[in-house]
Amino acid sequence: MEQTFIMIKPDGVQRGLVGEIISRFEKKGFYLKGMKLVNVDRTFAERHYADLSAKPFFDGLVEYIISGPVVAMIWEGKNVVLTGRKIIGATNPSESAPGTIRGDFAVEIGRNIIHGSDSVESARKEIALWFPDGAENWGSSIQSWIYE
Ligand code: FUP
Repeated sequence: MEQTFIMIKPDGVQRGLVGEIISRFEKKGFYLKGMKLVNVDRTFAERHYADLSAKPFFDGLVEYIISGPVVAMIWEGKNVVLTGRKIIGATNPSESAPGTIRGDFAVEIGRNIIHGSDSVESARKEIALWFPDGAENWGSSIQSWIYE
């Protein structure tokens, strides 16, 4: 089954949005496969955002991500990568539709509260980076009520 990497950024944690965000993914029917609260250092944040290292906002982005704890999660389900991006909304909160996480809770692109993998391939890489030891295999019993 497809997996994606979702991270609640430091502002999402500090603003008390962890429960709300988890709730939206849970209610959709996705399966929380792994989760941890973690403070990442500069080197790790730079690895996570390596593809953006040439961008003018890169240094500010790294500072933001290391400014407090983040909630790192693996979510699993059919089409979870693309559907997760829809639940999150457009990168710039001024363009994210109401009803999306960023559309409902964020204002600025540099404080957009949540990250979600943009493809199955980047999900695979990000899960390997953030969860090098894998995740608990606890098995949600609700699965048989979500899928036909
Ligand atoms: P996304 O896939 O939605 O996280 O968007 P990107 O990978 O393009 O950008 C990663 C993060 O960089 C965004 F979440 C916010 C930040 N960013 C800026 O701060 N300024 C920009 O102009 C673009 C992105």
